[in-house]
Amino acid sequence: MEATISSRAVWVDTGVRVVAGTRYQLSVAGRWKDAGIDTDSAGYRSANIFQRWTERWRRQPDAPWFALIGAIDRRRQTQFVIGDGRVWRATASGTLTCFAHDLRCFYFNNSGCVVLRVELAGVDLNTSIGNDD
Ligand SMILES: [Ca+2]
Repeated sequence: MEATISSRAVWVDTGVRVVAGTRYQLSVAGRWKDAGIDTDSAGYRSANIFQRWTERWRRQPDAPWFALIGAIDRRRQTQFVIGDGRVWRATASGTLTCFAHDLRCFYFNNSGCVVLRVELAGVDLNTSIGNDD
């Protein structure tokens, strides 16, 4: 399944239902822009003093700016970094929701979209036990 994630949306509902404990391959294509900064969904490090000062108020403070972030049903405690793609095990069942990582009040200067592809990951007995993170 694929979903288009706009960088201007505080939340995007992908329409993809995920099931707790299931592993998914998340792949991302495309680029988006934070004001004049062009980046992919892995994101970028603070480019100036203002950004360094405000890092702690971002929605996922340990993630790069403009990293693609996922969550289940928009729940803060389920947030995780998708970045430019990864294998992820769903920690709950619900709808996969996403956003471009930014300060909540700074979505107005964002542009572009990326496309997220969600597929079932192959069963791997070594990594399906325990935490993939
Ligand atoms: Ca912005």
